Formats: sequence, structure tokens, C-alpha cells
Amino acid sequence: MHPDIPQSVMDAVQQARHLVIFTGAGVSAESGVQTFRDALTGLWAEFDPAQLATADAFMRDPAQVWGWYEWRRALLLRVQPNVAHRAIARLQRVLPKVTLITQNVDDLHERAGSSAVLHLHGSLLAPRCFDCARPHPLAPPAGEPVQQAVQPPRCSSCGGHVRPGVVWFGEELPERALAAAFAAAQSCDCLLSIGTSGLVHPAALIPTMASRAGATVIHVNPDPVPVRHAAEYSLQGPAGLIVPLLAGGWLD
Ligand code: BJW
Ligand code: ZN
Repeated sequence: MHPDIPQSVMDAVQQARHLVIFTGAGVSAESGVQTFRDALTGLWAEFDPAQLATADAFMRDPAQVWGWYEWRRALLLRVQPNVAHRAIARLQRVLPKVTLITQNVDDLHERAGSSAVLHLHGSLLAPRCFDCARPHPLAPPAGEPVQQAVQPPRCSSCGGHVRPGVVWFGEELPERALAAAFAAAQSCDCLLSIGTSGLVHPAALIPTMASRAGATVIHVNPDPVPVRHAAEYSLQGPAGLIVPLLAGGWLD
């Protein structure tokens, strides 16, 4: 079944002079990566973010937090980019200017061929020292993904605990990526927001910023997204179905 995509939406994407693509966990859902807030299947339906996704939780129990992220890092090796990631990479190749902003901590955009991805919430693949922030490269996880407590490695520079390179609740987003994302949202003519609940700030401001600056804003989500502006649209359906259509058919 092909969803009904208004011609004005197709034109806004395919004729954009500067397209911003803003993605959330939903773009990776069809690859088999769990979202956070989907009622039955999201990570937060199973795990308590206060015990895992805060600096306080890491200070209280580094092994529990590190082990949980190591499990998720190992799961990443088992999944592949999907047709939505590939269609996004295609849009980056064919349009004059595309800024790709993601809240995701996976590397599926990069693996699909996207370059210059602005990661607002960091990456599962970029651990660093909790105390001195020095990067701590890690070999790919060996063996089966298991959910268990694992002592984090120690920093080779200061001996502090190594932590996941993600942005936890209460932490500042990477300054340069956030500034570039806000600037792109304020200067684009079209913004495509794909697979995000739009609940987590400050990232959630990005589609509204683009709308206020006069851009066409298009949401892609299986759930309806409330629209508040004249040039704002909600395309209801999975990213793997809708994004390839917006990108002009199947993959090259
Ligand atoms: C599909 C699909 C398919 C499914 N196709 N779609 C009150 C008001 C405003 C703000 C706050 C507040 N109280 C606290 C705050 C601040 C807080 C916040 O926003 N909290 C809210 C939850 C209330 N924000 C912060 O703390 C941020 N930092 C900050 O504010 O710092 C201030 C500061 C200033 C100065 C000094 C110090 C600090 C940091 C936020 C960090 C977020 N981190 C996480 C975890 C990353 C690590 C990890 O992976 O464990 O980032 S939380 C989690 O949510 C993750 C995601 O990137 C983020 C967004 O989630 P996303 O991507 O939208 O996923 P879901 O699951 O929510 O939605 C998936 C969507 O996909 C759904 O809509 C589905 O329908 C859809 N979908 N299948 C398309 N096939
Ligand atoms: Zn250190």
C-alpha cells in the first residue's frame, strides 16, 4: 500500500535548496534497534532511565551502567541500516544541500553512506573518561550480547572510569553539533523529522525552529504527529515505507 503523499510535500523535499533531516530512534526501529518510549517495545518500558541514563547512576553503580551500554553496543553489531537510512543517504547525494541531524547513538546513518552526521546525543561507539574526558577507543565487543554488570575500563591517562560517549539526562549536548543543528534549522527551506517522539529537549525544539523560520516541516511517524503551522505535515507510517518514496522511489 502506498500512503497518500501530497504533491506539495514531494516538491518541498525534492526541490529543497537546503533540506534538514532530523532523526530519532524510529528511523532505526526497522533495523531491529529498540526505541525508547514505544509502549511495549521501547527500552524505557523495560529499564528505568534514572538507573541507567544519568551521571548519578554511573557514579552509584558504574558496572551496571557500563554493562548495559556494552550490551547495546554488542547488539549494534547484529543490525544493518534499513531502506530509510539508505534513502536519507541518497537524498544527501542528490540534493544541493542536506544537513543530517540525529538524536541516535547508533552508527546506522554512517553505515548507510551518510557523511557529516550531527550527533546530538553522542555515540555508543565513542567512550571517554568520566573524569578527564579523554577518548578511550574500544575493540568491537566479542561474543554474544549479554545483559550483565561489567566493570568499565580505566582511563590510560588519569585512571578514571571510562563511560559511554552518550549524552545522559541533565548533561549538556555537544556544543558545536547543537549550534550547527540550530543554525541549519533556522536557515533551511524544508525539514524532515523522522521517527522521534519530540519529547526530549533541547533537540525537540528543532522542528519548531524551522517552522517559525518559514520552512516546510514534514513528520514521518506511524503515530499521528500534531501539526501547528500552515506548512507542517504529518505523514503517518513507518520510515522504511515513507522515506524511500520521499527520496524519489527505490534505491540507486
Ligand atoms: C517510528 C517507527 C518507524 C517507531 N518509523 N518512526 C522538562 C521540560 C523540558 C526539558 C526537561 C524537562 N525536565 C527535564 C528536562 C531536560 C531533559 C528532557 O528533555 N527531559 C524530557 C524527557 C522531559 N533533557 C536533558 O536532560 C538534556 N540535557 C539538558 O537539558 O541539559 C541542560 C543543561 C544545561 C547546562 C548544563 C547542564 C545541563 C539531555 C538529553 C539527553 C537524552 N539522552 C537520551 C539517552 C541517550 C543515551 C542512551 O541511548 O541511553 O537520548 S534519552 C533518549 O531520548 C535518547 C534519544 O536520543 C532521545 C529521544 O528519543 P527519540 O529518538 O525521540 O525516541 P522515542 O523512543 O522517544 O520515540 C521514537 C519514535 O519513533 C516514536 O514517536 C515512535 O512512534 C516512532 N517510531 N517505529 C518511524 N518504523
Ligand atoms: Zn581520564
